[in-house]
Amino acid sequence: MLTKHLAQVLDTLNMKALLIWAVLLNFYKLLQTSDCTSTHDQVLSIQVTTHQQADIVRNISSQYETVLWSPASPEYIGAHTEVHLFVPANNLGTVTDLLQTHHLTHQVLLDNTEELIEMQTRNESSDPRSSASYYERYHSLEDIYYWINKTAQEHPDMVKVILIGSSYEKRPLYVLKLSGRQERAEKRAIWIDCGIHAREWISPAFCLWFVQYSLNFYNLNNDITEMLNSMDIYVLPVMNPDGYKYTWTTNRMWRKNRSLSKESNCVGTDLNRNFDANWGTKGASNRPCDEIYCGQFPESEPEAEAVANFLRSHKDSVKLYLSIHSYGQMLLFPYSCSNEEVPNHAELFELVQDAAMKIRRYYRNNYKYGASAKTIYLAPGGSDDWAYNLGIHYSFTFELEDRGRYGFLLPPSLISKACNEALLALKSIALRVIQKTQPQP
Ligand code: 9B3
Ligand code: ZN
Ligand code: ZN
Repeated sequence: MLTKHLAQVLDTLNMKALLIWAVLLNFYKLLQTSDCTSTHDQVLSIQVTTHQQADIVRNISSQYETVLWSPASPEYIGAHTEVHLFVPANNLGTVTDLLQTHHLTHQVLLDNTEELIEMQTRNESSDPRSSASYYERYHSLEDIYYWINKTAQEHPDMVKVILIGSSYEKRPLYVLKLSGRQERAEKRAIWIDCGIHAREWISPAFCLWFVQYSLNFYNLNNDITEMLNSMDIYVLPVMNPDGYKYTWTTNRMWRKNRSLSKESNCVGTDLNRNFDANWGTKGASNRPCDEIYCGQFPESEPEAEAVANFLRSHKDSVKLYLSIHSYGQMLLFPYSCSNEEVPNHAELFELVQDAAMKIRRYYRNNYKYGASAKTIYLAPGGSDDWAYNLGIHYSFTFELEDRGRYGFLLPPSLISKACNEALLALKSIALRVIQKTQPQP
């Protein structure tokens, strides 16, 4: 009896201690999340409304150790731009003070980037409680090479691996060629590349997703069956393996490839500025330290050259070109390198409009769509514009999710949503292109 009473007293004491502890913990968290005292790296969303403010934000992003998430380069910041800026903890005070001084409104978009990065890189395959499939996680470069090999071995009737070249650091560039089991003479083809930009992790994840979907649902889903019976599909899961590797080991925010420049200590060329489409004009940079550095000359980078060579030698069969990026939720088509409209602008517009409508209807998500130069920004040297000029007149760039919150740090749990909606858009466009490019008997 006495011992029972004692236990009760002890229990309430424990509860009190726990309560006090919880209050203290919350107070500490509150301190951490107010901008100036945060001990975390943050991503700020900054509302620019005037040209003067645009100048200030451009200066901040270039003078302080920060990483511009959106837009990709300071020169794209104009009046009326929402800027997403990654700011390391040690610079937060200075940066937010500057923003306040110049009456720039900002919100903290992310205060837990370390945590999100940890979530993205955690290997859950060993965790039996996790129900997430291989395709609902992000994978290291080594994992992806292993997966390419295994996928080809498990589906010898439908998959061939083609080595199209190697990266600056001599990593192989493998393309998976997917084919239906119906042999047809003069087969048309689709090209899909992922991972041009290293930090856009949802992009390689989409390529993997698409390949497994194609293999699992061939002869089960009508759309994918028709696609694979009429077209071969070339999939390049990681166009920028050196950069991708670097985002896993060293710097999660890296965008370019990893080539060394002769004239500077800065590393990397933007592969999506290195193609021969108004190369080096406004919207690209000739300074090696910039995020949108266009390289020494068109196709100076082995990754871009390999893709261009492959497409040149398959240009008669490839009818549809598709490049996967993130983030921003957009379905884009040429030109990006000029404000001019392409000859089949209306046709391409209808295709992306239709695809965006389907995403809205089935996934309640809004994708923007249109010609790149007018929808995102004027930028030369992109792969889609180059492919268009080569004669592939159905050429698109998809910018996949986030839905406005996570940017490049999209949690693994949101991979399936992002991929399914992009898959819907891809199927919608591909099926229409198959009809439009029917060989004449
Ligand atoms: C840029 C260009 Cl140059 C293009 N031709 N198509 C799309 C884009 C947008 C991507 C980029 O490279 O900046 C978005 Se990450
Ligand atoms: Zn990109
Ligand atoms: Zn992007």
